[in-house]
Amino acid sequence: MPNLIPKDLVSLLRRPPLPRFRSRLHDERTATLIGTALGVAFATAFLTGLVSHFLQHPPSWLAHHLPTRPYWGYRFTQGLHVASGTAAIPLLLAKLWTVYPRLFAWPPLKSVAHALERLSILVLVAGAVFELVTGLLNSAQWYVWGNQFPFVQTHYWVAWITVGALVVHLGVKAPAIARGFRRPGEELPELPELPEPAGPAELPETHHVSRRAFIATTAVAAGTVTVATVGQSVGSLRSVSVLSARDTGVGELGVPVNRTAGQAGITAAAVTSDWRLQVGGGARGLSLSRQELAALPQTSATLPIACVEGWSVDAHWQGVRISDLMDLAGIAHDADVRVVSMEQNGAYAVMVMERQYVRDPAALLALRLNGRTLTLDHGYPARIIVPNRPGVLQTKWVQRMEAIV
Ligand SMILES: Nc1nc2c(c(=O)[nH]1)N[C@H]1C(S)=C(S)[C@@H](COP(=O)(O)O)O[C@H]1N2
Ligand SMILES: [Mo]
Repeated sequence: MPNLIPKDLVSLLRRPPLPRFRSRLHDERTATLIGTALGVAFATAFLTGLVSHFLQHPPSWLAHHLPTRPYWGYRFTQGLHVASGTAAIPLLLAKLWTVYPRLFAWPPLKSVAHALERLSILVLVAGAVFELVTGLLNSAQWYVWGNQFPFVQTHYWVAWITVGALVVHLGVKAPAIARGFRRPGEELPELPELPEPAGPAELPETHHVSRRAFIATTAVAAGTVTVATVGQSVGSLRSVSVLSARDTGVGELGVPVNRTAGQAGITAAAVTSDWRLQVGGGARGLSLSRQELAALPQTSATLPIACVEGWSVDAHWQGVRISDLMDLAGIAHDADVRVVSMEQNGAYAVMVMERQYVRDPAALLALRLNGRTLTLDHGYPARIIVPNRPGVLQTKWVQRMEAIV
């Protein structure tokens, strides 16, 4: 029977002259080992991200069950969140490089199931890159996206989408992962490969870099970027953390400032003149000058400012115990409290404290920081400091506190 299809077309349909990859650095075992490290980093970032999200935006069923202890809890989980996300960057690059030859697999799509699997990988890679890039930029306080999208909600929802795609990926790849984990000695005999015609795209086999060296290099890269940045939350590593976005040793009274009074539109004139703290919603309304607040019994606490952006630092605070203040105003013990800043329109101008935070003995309306009167940038005349809460909720320049009834 004569050949009805031109010979060139047949070979085209078979396989275009795509590059071939034979190196072990692209095999299932390498992909599995690097993928496992990446999976652990992603799972850690996802779980600690959920903690951060629920502490900042608690759903009503959870709001009253969030613990106020350990006081360093958020400092720990958010430090881990940023550290695991940072470590994931070189791991993701290594993983993508290990598996990129799959882009040249032929045929590109074999079945509907295969097409869906490829689609899930597209979602997974796009989501992972998005999360790591936006997370890194956020930790550097570099909001390049401006008002294009809200960082918090987008970072949160893309995390769910990415994790969904990851679960699909793990399910689909379970057999390959199981093969990848087998010790080299237990390897199944290789299937005989069909002879491939040598073409111009045939790459020479390179075995110059061993799998062990590749994995070790990846581990060193991940370890280096982590150690070089984690000092922003682990004080003892500050001196080696040459790449961290924050030098936590720099800042007025030994604590960095995220948003200055100037940026928040708070002027010295506005606070010195006739500032009084208003406390409402209880049996007695209070209106207290700073002098009157300072004359009330003072409480001290050592608590961290732990910013969502990944830096944190312990500080010594002094001021009025919020619980005492609420008692003075005749506010019920089970009341949540709204805190309103002098700041107008800022994202953190209004904050809600659930009753367990209000009544924690270490929760303060702070007047002093590290032995000195608060500076304007740190929230003078008075600011909130509460254990185990994200920095964004440690409201500065407090004007009013009111029971939510
Ligand atoms: N009113 C007000 N309070 C605020 C903020 C703000 O922008 N406005 N920033 C918050 C953030 S994001 C952090 S991390 C802490 C930082 O406190 P510090 O500037 O004293 O270090 O303040 C919080 N309190
Ligand atoms: Mo923050």
